[in-house]
Amino acid sequence: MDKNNLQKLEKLNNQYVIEVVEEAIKLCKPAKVTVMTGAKKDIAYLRNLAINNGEEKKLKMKGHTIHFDGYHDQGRDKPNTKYLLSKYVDWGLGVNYIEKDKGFKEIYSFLDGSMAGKEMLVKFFSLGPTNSIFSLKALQITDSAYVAHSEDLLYRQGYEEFKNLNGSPDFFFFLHAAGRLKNGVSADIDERRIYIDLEENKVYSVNNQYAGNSLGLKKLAFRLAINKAQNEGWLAEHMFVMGVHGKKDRVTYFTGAFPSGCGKTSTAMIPGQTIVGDDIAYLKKINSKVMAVNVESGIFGIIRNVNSEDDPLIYQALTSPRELIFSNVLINNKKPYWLGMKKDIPEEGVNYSGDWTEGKKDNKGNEITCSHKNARYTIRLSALKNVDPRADDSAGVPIKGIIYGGRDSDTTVPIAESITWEHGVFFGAIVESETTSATIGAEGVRKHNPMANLDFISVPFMIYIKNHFKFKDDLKEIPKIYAVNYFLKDKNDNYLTGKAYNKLWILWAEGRVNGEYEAIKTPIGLIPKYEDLKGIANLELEIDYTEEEYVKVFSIKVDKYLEKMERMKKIFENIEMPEAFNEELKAQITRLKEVREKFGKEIISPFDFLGT
Ligand code: SPV
Ligand code: MN
Repeated sequence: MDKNNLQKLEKLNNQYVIEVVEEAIKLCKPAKVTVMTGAKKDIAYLRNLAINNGEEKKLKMKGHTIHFDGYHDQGRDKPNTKYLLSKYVDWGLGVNYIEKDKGFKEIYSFLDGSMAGKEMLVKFFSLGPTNSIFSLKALQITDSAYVAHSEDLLYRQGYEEFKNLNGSPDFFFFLHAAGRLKNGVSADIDERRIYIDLEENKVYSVNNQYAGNSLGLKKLAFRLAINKAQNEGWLAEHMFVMGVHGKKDRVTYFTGAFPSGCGKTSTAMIPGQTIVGDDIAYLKKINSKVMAVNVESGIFGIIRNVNSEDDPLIYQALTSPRELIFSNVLINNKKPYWLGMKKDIPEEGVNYSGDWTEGKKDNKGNEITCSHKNARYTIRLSALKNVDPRADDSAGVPIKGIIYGGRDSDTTVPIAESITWEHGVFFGAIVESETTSATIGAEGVRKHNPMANLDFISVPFMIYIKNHFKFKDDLKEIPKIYAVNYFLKDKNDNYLTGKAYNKLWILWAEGRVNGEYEAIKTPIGLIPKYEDLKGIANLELEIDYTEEEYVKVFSIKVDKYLEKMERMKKIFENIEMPEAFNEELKAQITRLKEVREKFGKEIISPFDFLGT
């Protein structure tokens, strides 16, 4: 490290920062080290570096670039993402871990000399808005200009924040090396490793580029934050944050967790509402109220099916000049194309598999689509017209409602409010999503994904759930919790509620948390009254919502719900859970059995519950 760069580190007055950077240099042996303060010229330098070293290529439109990840590096590598543990812990949920000494030996051997001949980039970020009690500090070291450039789009700069640490080691540390590159992509995929040291708040990632594996600040920092949150009594969640615009000029903030493919981004982007964030939120109790911030300041979004009709605002952002990165889409004549963009796709071009022509097959004989199903775009949130004015508020936004979504074709109603906070935590803990034709393997298989967080929970599940139960303590205003499901189908496999209806459910919830509508008490929670939905639909959707439609989706399918509870019983039999959770499960089953008995039928109309 030359004097100029060392000085930038010294200005932070933090010996731990210097120590970790020097250790990384000793290990990775870069040809050059560049320390970034996040100044405009640093950001421009990185963008150019990514282009000059071939990790990104310029496209026709100003500011647009394309980055390809390796053919086998198109998603999060679950098997090779492991916790480094010094002693075995029973996590409840299955997690990957490796004994610490063994894990270090392995990953150090891959990192040793990994940056020979390359430039090491040292960057400082803030997870959450700057100057905020929510925010955590993150130090990223990487040899990938694409990774650093992506983080500049997705996170807030934090060099000044590190000065406020006053010499404390309370920051997250990420060391990433893309490894040997071939045609600009990580070549040694067999040696891809992502190892997480929860005790030291450090993560090591090597031989990969896909953002979910390489960007320390995304899902790697999220795992560290979940662990930290349990110790400090707040929540780090896989949640969007959005402003829902109710009657008059009322804006009510909600957070929501959905497994991927269950409507998370589309909920955050419901027309007429405003977005604070689409992926990760920190929730804290401030003055006995729940406040939340978006950890990020950009979107790393799935591009598939983004088109001018279904996602006009995202489409507009992706088709106008601005700084953005496309990844793993098809490029033809310096223009991007992707699945579901509702435009003619050229028959040839370059994609993540190299030169591509329509009909190209992989070595198993499966067709390679023009863009990868997980192809993405990376933009700043400010690129969207519907960004909420309080998206960067260092105090966070007040949260009145929390939503858990799933994908369920035959059981759960479109929206239900929990009876109590504890029942709402139960909603989160029993989230399931059905596999679709878009995922490999059989269709319609239900996967349990508690709080849409299964991949990231970094503490024993018992502790995670206990922390959720306890979170309501001392609150003056307890947020209401909702379970939503956009995917009910009829016997002919047709969806019963279209995308436009998502707005109906959330506006009802917005009214509820503001004391507007009465609800019908059913064994599975509180559901909307027909006339309230009809009123909202009339006014806001300009549709005539019929009683028939309502009864079809809001009837309680008692036997189906009981089947779901049997699945949960089986899952939770093998996991040590807090007593409060076991009681919720038991009480849920009892309530369902009682109405089964009382009404003597397996499907009960919402009208039957009126006046009970
Ligand atoms: C997700 O899979 O939940 C994502 C993308 O948000 S990744 O960065 O891969 O985690
Ligand atoms: Mn996510």
